Amino acid sequence: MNKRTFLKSLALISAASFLQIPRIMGFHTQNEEILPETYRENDFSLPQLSYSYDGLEPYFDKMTMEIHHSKHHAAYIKNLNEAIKNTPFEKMTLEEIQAKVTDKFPIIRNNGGGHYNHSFFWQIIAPQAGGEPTGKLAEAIKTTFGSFDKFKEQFAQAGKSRFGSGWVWLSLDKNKKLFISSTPNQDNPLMTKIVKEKGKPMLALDVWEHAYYLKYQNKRPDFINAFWNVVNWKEVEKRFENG
Ligand code: MN3
Repeated sequence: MNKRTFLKSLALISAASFLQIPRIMGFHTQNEEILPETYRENDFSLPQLSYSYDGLEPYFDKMTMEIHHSKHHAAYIKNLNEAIKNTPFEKMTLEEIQAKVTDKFPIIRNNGGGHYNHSFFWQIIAPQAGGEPTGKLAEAIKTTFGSFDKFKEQFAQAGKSRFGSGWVWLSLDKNKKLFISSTPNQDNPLMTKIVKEKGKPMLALDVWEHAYYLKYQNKRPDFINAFWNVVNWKEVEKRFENG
């Protein structure tokens, strides 16, 4: 084998291991973005939290966190796995499902949204968090909303005025500009075929009653105030910097 064929076979081997071995072995998350089209083998499963159910006390109580994660979120996943069987959604990633779903698939819309939204939400909250964002995100919030306090007011207002169940979002639009929106039920800004205000979520708040009723009952504004104490701004900053 001369040097050229050697290099060529080396390139082929590395391409093969990059694309096929992870496929065979079933760990594909790292390479998901480079694989063409859709690619997912296993059913969706409940993501583990990186903190305990009582980790967000006293702001988010243990029982609410436990029921919210192990019952509500788990139910969305179970229903989603059942609903996508033998449909074009079956092999799609969770993000692709958001992008492709239409109002013709209400069960996938609701449960796919439910799985995406909750998986996202658990990551942008944390124990010993809160405070204020720093760096580029802090600057962007100031430029867009005037100040951090004005941003919080506008976000809280969107949460208070969402009638019934839904979510509040801080997202980046296609021009990389921050905006606040609210969606009904389990819709989210990634659902480009459903929502008007499309974007990439940076921060989210679940304002369904199941997210707060045990501790805050009818006082949704108190729950929204408590939320600021558990926002994981470091995680939001990371997402913002990745655009
Ligand atoms: Mn919820």
